[in-house]
Amino acid sequence: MITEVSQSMNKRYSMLFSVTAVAVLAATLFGSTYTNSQVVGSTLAASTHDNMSQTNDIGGLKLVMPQAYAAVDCDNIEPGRNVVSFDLYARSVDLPVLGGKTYKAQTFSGQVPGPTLRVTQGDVVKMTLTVPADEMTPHGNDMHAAQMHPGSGMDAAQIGTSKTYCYVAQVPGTFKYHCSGVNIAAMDQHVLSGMYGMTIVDPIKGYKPLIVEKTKLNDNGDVVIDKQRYSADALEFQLQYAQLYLNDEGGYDQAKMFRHETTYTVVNGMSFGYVPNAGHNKLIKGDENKNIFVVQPWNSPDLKQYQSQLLFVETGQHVRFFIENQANEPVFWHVVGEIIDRVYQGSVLQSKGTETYLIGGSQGAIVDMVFDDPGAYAAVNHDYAAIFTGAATIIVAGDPFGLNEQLGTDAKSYAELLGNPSDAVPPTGKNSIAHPKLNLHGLYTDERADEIKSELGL
Ligand SMILES: [Cu+2]
Repeated sequence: MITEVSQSMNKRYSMLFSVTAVAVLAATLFGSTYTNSQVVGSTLAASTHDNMSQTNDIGGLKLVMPQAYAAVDCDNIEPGRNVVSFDLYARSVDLPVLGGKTYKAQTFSGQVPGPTLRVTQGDVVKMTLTVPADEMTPHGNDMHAAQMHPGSGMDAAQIGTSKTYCYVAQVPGTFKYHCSGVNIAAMDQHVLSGMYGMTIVDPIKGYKPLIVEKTKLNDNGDVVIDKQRYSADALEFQLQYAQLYLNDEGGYDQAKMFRHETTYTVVNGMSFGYVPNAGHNKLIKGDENKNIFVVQPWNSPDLKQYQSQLLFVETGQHVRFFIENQANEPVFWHVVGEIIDRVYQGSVLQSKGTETYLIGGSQGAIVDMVFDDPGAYAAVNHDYAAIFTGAATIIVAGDPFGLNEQLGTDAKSYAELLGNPSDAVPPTGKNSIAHPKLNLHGLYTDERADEIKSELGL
């Protein structure tokens, strides 16, 4: 069946696709173990790939998955459960990449990443994916927060149809959702072209206060531990990491993916998305052409929603980053000039006082930090290839450029004046501090940008 789908898809859409890729993905992403009795039915066909030959010799793999405990019947939801509807549509469209070109993006709802879903642990998510009649290919949605049976969730919605499924968000944390291709076929292409997003499942009891241990001198002049306690309420951002593997025409290049040859690294869909723009140059240097950062690829106001923005926080403020590695390369998450105060996954503490936190493919983390001193800090994937292809995000804490004195103001951060990017702000949760002001920035189609603008009243 998969082979048939792939053939019809090749006719519809000149994409690179190989049965090998399906087999590799099926075997690795789903981590299936197999027994003789499970090796039946729809094989994943012959492959020339050496590491697949043994599997093919025994007839290929069939996925045999258990009934997922979190799946629920949409028509029989327990009364008392809060139900959150999450409506997405598929849209293939050309979107900008670094250097003024475009690439052949595949998106959820005309944006990369897709809309962020935020729910509380125990909520029911009712997900509907619509594939409009003018789409080139079917699409699916595998929500990692769901623990779904493929038959109940991930079968593709065909062109011109919708598909709905329901599940209880049982486990707190950040979770990827992603297109599952055409019943797994071409999943790599769809995801790596932009069909991914994040679900944030807030713990039912909320987040924990942040304790940071510093030192001070006591009355006797001895150096002692100084415990600083910050409320659980935090200013929040989301950062989603992915790669683009592109050919010269801006299409997906699967051969490059296999070789891990990244064309661009993207943070929330854009290489170097959160770096200064011409407006910041003008404000800080008095000249829009005087760069305050080494690369300023998205700095012109003509770029509308693609114009770069910065992330603004106060000094001494509890800041929470929801991070998800959406693609193929590890993320060595690091902030130049700071130490990560705490890392959670779900409601489980993973690390404290660490310089870098490793986030593997399809893995998330909730990072808590306090920026003690005014300054411009760079959050990077501390892999040089990733930094140089786009994994740099500038966070400006407090008033490092002395603008308050210049302007005769008393702002705690530039967020009060310039706002924070709307796509970096998840819907408000139980422990969210509201951003003082929002601006528009992201890899949106024009129509999606207009929608978001009107939702935000911008
Ligand atoms: Cu898709």
